[in-house]
Amino acid sequence: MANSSEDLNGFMEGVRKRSPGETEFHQAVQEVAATILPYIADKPVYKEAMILERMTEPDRTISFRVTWQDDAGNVRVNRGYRVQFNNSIGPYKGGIRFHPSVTQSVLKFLGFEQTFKNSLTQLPMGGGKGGADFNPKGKSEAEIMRFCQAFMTELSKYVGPDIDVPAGDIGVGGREIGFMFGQYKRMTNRFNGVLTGKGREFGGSLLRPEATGYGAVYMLEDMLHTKGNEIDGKRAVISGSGNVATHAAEKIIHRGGTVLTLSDSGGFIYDKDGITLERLQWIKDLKEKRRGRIEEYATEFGAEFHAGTRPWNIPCDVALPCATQNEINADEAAALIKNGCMAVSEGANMPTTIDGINNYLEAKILYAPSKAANAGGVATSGLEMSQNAAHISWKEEELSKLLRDIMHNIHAACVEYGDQGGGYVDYMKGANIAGFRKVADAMLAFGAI
Ligand code: NDP
Ligand code: 2IT
Repeated sequence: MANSSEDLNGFMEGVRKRSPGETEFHQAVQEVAATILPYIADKPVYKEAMILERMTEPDRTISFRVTWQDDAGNVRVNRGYRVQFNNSIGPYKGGIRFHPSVTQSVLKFLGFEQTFKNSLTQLPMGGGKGGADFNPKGKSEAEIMRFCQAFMTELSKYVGPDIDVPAGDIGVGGREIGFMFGQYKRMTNRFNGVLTGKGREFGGSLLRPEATGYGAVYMLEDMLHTKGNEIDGKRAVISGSGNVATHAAEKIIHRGGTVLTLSDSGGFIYDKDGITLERLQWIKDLKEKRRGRIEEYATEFGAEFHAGTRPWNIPCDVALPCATQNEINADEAAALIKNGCMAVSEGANMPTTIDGINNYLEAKILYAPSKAANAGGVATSGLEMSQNAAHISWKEEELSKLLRDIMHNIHAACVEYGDQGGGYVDYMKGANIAGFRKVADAMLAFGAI
């Protein structure tokens, strides 16, 4: 039998041939295949059914033109997508991203990861992802509304509470979900759980906005506990300043940690005394209401601003990348380790490059990959779907306990399949295998489809 690196090369060659040029998608598949191929090497049932080959091909990729009009009356054109990756364990579920960097490759990587992540939550959700190469920066509220309505006009043909349930992601928050839900309702005359992350007044779940960031900190906390450590007193370096980053920062502060940095695409702010809850609220207002730049924090509070760079060279105990993919390269991962960082919990999707991950694994630091660390968001979306289906709303206490339990369970699943002995857990291996098993077994049950 070929050795596992030959297996991996052969497998990846097939993936590249089928999807040429889709580098982000290749990266996400390679990271998973590197642990799943050795895992299934002695499990012929998966190999004979070509499960991994089937799992790395989306069920379908839909792309469509989005035509809208800007405030000056100009007709504008963008490309929208929905990648329905795998619905073996439930309706397609995953966010919508509006960002100029959106391509089919980016959405395929996100949909692929989502399939494993949703499986890890133990809730009945398949994997999907959508979005558009639309840049929300500098657009008026009316332009955002028209774009969302035009996007949903096309997307509405492919989604539904038992079919595919989108939510937010980069550039899509409560405001955009509101516009899209309104358009869906207007077009279909249906009020249902077609989207999650909705406003509280129209079926949104309590704790959904907080869930991804809080969940990433819960995962960090569970990892630290395995070493007899706590978040209390730890210095955290965080990137991003959107939904995930600000709520991760909030939970770190609740737990007695110090948040030194936050960032956006312009650079990062470094507040040596630690960002307080009051200052964090200022940042949330800056981003959600005034749509401003993080640089303004430095002027407002006398902190440092480092333009055009990322925060990974600032010495810290724990790091939470919460902005975007490939925001920590091999050198930055090495810098974190050299400066004493003991744990990385990924709030963003695939924020570390493969070489960067290899540095974490070699140094044996605590490393929670995104599909485990940021699953609290989609898990709470799953809870929103349950509430919508039953026409009820649960109290914050109940939801908070459910989220905490789900993150404990994901941590435990990573330990179960990733324990390497000698007190070291490879959480990436654990997350990949635990996520794979449920989807793979469902696919086996369906036969060759
Ligand atoms: P937001 O749009 O709320 O915030 C995104 C933040 O990341 C902003 O600060 C943005 O800066 C920064 N950012 C985005 N793209 C880039 C880039 N190319 N380079 C540098 N900075 C960038 O998005 P979210 O907080 O929702 O998402 C952040 C990450 O978390 C993404 O990877 C997303 O997929 C992931 N995620 C989100 C979940 C959710 O529930 N929202 C759930 C699970 C994962 P700027 O404003 O300057 O662009
Ligand atoms: O990457 C993700 O998990 C999300 N953007 C959230 C998806 C969801 O359906 O809540």
